[in-house]
Formats: sequence, C-alpha cells, structure tokens
Amino acid sequence: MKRRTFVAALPCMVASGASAQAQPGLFAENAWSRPALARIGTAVVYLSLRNGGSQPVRLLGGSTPVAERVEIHESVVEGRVARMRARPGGVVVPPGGVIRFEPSGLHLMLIKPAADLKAGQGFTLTLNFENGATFAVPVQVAMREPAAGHGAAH
Ligand SMILES: [Cu+2]
Repeated sequence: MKRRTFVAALPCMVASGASAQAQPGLFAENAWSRPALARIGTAVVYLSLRNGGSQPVRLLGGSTPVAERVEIHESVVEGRVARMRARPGGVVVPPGGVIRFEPSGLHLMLIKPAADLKAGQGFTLTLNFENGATFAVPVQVAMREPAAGHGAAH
C-alpha cells in the first residue's frame, strides 16, 4: 500500500511530535511497529529517515530494550519467492533525500523480542549512524501506519 499523502505531509511533520532529530537536518518520522508474538522470534519497525543536511548519512543499525538485537533488512522478490536479506552495510540517506522503511521494502527487524508487542504500546528504538550519532526514536505499535500528525504549528 503506497501512501503518497505522506510525502505531502512531511513539512508538517517536522513541527509535530511525530519526528525525532539525530543531528541538524536529519529526522526520523512516523516510526511504527506491528503487533507481534514473542514466540515468533521477530518483530518489525517501519519509519522514514529524512536528511535535510548537506552530507550523506549512513544508518548502520540500532538497538531497543524490547528485543535482543536490531537488523536492517530488505524484502526482495527472487523468481516468485519473496524473501528478506540483511543489509549489514546499512543504508545511506543522501542529502535532501528520504529513505523509507516500509512494508515490502526496507525494514528494521527486531530479533528475539523479549515480550509480545501489543497494539497501543510504545517503545524506544535507538538508531546508530556511521558518524557516531545515535538517537532514540519513539515507536508506536499499531495494526497499520499511524496517520501523519499535523502539529499545532501548522
Ligand atoms: Cu526482516
């Protein structure tokens, strides 16, 4: 499912509580996670990274209190089989660019969740960047991507 309205909403989101900033010009937006059972062994986080700075930034991975580790994965179709593979080299967000972690594409995989993730719950995902920057992004557990927030400043 494509949400083109998301692009149009970006300028609003900068001013809303739905974004977090790692360094000047770099934002994580609309972070959400699907409900998941711990016994399944994995959970997934989606978000968008927007780089308004002048330098490329490489996301290397992350960590969270709710799972053993976090990996950057990509869903690919090989032949007719959809599978996912790890991206150990991370993902570069070019200057002026947006990288979306979204269903059927890039995603952040939580390996071995410590407990079930339930809709309505929130947790923190700390993103690690190659330049040494880290930052904590609030993640909302929901059945679907939360609507982009429009802050009072808009
Ligand atoms: Cu995965």
